[in-house]
Amino acid sequence: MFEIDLQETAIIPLLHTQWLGKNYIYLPEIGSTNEYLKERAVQGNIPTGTVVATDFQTQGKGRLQRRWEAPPGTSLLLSLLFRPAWLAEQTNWLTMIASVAMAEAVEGETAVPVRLKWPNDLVIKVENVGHKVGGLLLEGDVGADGRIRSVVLGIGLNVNIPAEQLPAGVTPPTSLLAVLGRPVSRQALLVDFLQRVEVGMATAAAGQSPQAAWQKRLITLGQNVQVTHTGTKQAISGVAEGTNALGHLLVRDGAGRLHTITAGDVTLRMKT
Ligand code: BT5
Repeated sequence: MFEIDLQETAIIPLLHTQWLGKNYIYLPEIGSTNEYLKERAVQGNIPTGTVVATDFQTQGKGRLQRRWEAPPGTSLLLSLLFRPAWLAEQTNWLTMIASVAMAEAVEGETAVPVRLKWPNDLVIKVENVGHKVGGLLLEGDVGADGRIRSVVLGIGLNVNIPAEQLPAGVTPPTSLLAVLGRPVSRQALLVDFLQRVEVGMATAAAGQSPQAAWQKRLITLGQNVQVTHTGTKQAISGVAEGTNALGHLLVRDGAGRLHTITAGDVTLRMKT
């Protein structure tokens, strides 16, 4: 049995946004909210700011054909549609804005500090090790002119997954329930998150990068890391020194060369 907390009637009256989530769609079950929204966006008859939420995904996706697993009724599983007048490389800002918004929403509801692991993980530190509590998946439709036609931002947050039902993951997973020992309202988190994303989008629309607020939360910085580039599969080891305004990671290798990593997976290495 699903709770009614994510249904339209439970969310819409609480949502004090101007445009984000004004078209809010709840589906009890779907393959993937990202796939659903991408299809609808290509058909073109759906407004920017549309939000899709579900209680269960049969084909939940991570990046690179990976899976996102969550037992029914336990998580936030959302996709948001944007059509920003930005260049393609700026779409990272959406991930940055949404990561910070969800971190702030969780902290507002639970007081559990949420950190970020580059590029797209929400983590909670347990005994100084980052445990993955959520992940983001950005999928864009870019025109030949390099401008964005539409972008779907997916986010999964482990809210009330019991510790024994957490899926296996490379980064150890956790949930708010596992950390706090009590369930947390998905409804409150969702509403707070959407309101914060809308504020973040307004700042970004004025041309200001979300880098500062986002970078502050990164557990990756100052660490010895190994980064595997998504496209080339090339691995670079070095110290993660910082980020740039587009959210790329700056890694200095042993020979002193600085690499700008646009997309990849990071493994934190123990300091020697
Ligand atoms: C991500 O990918 O972290 C992006 C996840 C995005 C999920 C949302 S849910 C709503 C929307 N619709 C979708 O279909 N997807 C989005 P990545 O960095 O590639 O991490 C995937 C890896 O995380 C998997 O290979 C597992 O190791 C691990 N994993 C899977 N489910 C997890 C969970 N619930 N909690 C923690 N880790 C998990």
